[in-house]
Amino acid sequence: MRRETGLILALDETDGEKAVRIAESVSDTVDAIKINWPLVLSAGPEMITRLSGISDVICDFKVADIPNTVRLIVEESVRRGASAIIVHAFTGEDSLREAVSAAGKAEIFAVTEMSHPGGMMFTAPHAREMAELGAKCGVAGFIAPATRPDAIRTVRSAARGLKILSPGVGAQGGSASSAISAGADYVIVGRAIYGSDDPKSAASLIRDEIRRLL
Ligand code: BMP
Repeated sequence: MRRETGLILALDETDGEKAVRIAESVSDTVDAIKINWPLVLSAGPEMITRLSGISDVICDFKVADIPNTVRLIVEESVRRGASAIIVHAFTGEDSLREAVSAAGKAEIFAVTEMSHPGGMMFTAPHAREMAELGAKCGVAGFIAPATRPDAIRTVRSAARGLKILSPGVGAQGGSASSAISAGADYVIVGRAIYGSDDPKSAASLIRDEIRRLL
């Protein structure tokens, strides 16, 4: 995945044609497009392939399953054009290793701590352990919350060379600058871009905010 702007669009728009138009309009402003269940369930898994012709696609399926099921989901995502897949780290060593092996040249990103308030209950207390485990299992990086920059620092100190992708900017209250300053390599932004009347300008503003820090 390239790192030119440090910005990833979370394309949770459920109108497939609108999603493609937004993707085309921001493709030179973002490094990748992350898609999640809302778009895949509304517009079909063909969307992975279609969007992969516009940008690198990260399949945010937050895979949390036994190794065999993890393998099947990761392989199918890659076959359809995903450059990266997001999995939960709490599933443990065997599932994480299976994800990395099934991904081949694609990247696996593991969630260490979720950005919403509920993320404090079970994920936050184990974020460091999960980052250490993920590094041992060969993941490319982690998903850590922009809503809690200290949590990004924790992951950064546990897994120095790996990438950190940070959601929670804008609609959830986090800021791109504080996430990048805390050690994130990329910020993931959804509603503040795709929900805007002018997604291209909204993305450009965040890109400029990141650029001032890089
Ligand atoms: P938004 O900027 O609209 O809040 O979207 C954030 C995106 O990042 C959503 O797709 C969400 O599923 C994802 N995400 C998150 O918000 N917090 C996490 O801890 C992990 C995520 O993948």
